[in-house]
Amino acid sequence: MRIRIVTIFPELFGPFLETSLVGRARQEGLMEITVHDLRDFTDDAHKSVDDEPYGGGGGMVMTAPPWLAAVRALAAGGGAWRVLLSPQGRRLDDAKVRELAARDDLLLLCGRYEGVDERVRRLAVDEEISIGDFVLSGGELPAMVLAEAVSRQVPGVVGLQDSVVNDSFRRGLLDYPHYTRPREVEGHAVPAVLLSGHHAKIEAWRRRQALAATLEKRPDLLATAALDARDRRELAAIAAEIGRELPLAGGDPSPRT
Ligand code: 4GX
Repeated sequence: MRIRIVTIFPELFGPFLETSLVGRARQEGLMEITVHDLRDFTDDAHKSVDDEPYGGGGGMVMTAPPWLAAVRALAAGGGAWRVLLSPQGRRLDDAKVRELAARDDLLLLCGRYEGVDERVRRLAVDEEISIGDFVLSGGELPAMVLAEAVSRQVPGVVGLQDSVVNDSFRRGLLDYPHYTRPREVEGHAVPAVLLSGHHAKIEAWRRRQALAATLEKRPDLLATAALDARDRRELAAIAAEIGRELPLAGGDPSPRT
């Protein structure tokens, strides 16, 4: 998997690329992630990348020529999928992350100011992606979010324990609560079942907690979560207990695989 990032602030990426999951993935040769300075693709002495908007209105707009030169140089050969991070984009979610990971060669374009000249989008961008409905100052943090999420989908990047338990088994539900030492914190004890050593009971408790958390905090996720008959019985019981309507009726009846 290769990810290239174009930005006017390459220094923002230093520790991100060196540290933790992404750093290890690069060191082990599982990922190739590089950062490229947009100003290297300017052709004036001032290395300028922005100008006033036609039509007025204030703010600055990133000019097209450096972007077109950068994308042409970096995506030559046509293999890379070119993504512009922007609040106008489609919202990033788990399905989109998996789809991008499967592309294998990504070019992430990080805009600043009011955005980029519309002709960049038209001529040099395959897809616009947003990480959420809020406004940031640039596409750099969204690019890191996307790069980290995509890296986790590359085989070998995330350790076995994490991938197997986290992704396949509970896919589509919120997480269950986690506890570690000490056994008591300010009068709050660890649930006894977790100390019982009874693995089947622990699994059942965790599944129930995940179902309850999802019903309470993100009932919308239940429509697409992979639920078996036992999950549905549990959910009905939890819903009755907390006096809540089950949002399953009308949802997609086929659990995702
Ligand atoms: N999810 N921003 C990008 C400048 C910009 C605007 C339009 C290209 C086109 C954001 C987000 C986000 C702020 C990054 C505006 N560049 N990006 N920037 N939320 O808010 O992705």
